[in-house]
Amino acid sequence: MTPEAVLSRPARVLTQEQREGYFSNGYVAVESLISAGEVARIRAVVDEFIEKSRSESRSGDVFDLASGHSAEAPRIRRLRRPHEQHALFWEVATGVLADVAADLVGPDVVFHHSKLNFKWNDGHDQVDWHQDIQFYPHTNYSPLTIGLMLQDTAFDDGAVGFLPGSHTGELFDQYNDEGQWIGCLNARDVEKLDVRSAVYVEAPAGSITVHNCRTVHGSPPSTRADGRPLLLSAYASADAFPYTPHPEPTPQMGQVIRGKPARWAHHDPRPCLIPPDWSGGYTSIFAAQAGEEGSGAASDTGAG
Ligand SMILES: O=C(O)CCC(=O)C(=O)O
Repeated sequence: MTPEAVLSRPARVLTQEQREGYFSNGYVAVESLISAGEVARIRAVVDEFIEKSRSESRSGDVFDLASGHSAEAPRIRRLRRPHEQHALFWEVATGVLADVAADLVGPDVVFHHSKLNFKWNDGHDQVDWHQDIQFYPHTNYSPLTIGLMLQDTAFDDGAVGFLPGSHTGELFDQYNDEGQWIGCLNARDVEKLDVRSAVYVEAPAGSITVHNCRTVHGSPPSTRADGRPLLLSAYASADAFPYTPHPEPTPQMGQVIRGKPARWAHHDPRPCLIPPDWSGGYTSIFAAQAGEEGSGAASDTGAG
């Protein structure tokens, strides 16, 4: 659906101004969408996973661990596929957040993936400027990600920053000059952008940001050791079909969670960079940007 067609439909959650803001800036923030009680319920489950991680010493199928992780001081970078790990995360992904997605992609919404990112001030938790769609190309650019803040989040916690309007600009190459996947823009391309115009969304727990899959975004390192849990859930219009292997396949991927399945694919003519072939596995953006083994960083474009 075009933005005009989406905007002509009645909204479920967002104001018309918020929807228009999303289409012109490539992102929108909504303060305190989720109640304190609901955040506390989610935090209790998050805490259970942090406890579980104490018995893990290496990154695996559930936890992506930072280098300083130990039983005494758990340092999870990411809980992978939270919606698959606990029913509450699926409930969250398919609740009001799915209505927000419908306000921005149209009434027919499919689920793409979820992840729970942390920042512990371990010195490695910066997320470099990147665009998401090169990780999972689709036939159009409706995919979007909703970040739900599970604690009050300020710049010093590593709040995510967005470059307004960047979703209408260039899609950048996220391989380096050696053809290795780096999962972020290279320094030359970053120089072309006005990163000083980035808007870092600082907001209380329960607030959300929504960003389009083409929007350039990133986050600074945290200077506080309190974890900064950020639950990210990604959706697309049902008429957007992926054409490369999903980086984190789950039984719920592609599930229609609002409206109905599409009978016709919508194709956007703008080209998209193809990522490495994730069918052999994927770890996380943190691992890719750090060039860690198993992140796809060793793959070249030719091999896929
Ligand atoms: O966790 C963050 O600060 C941002 C994560 C992000 O942009 C991503 O995973 O695509």
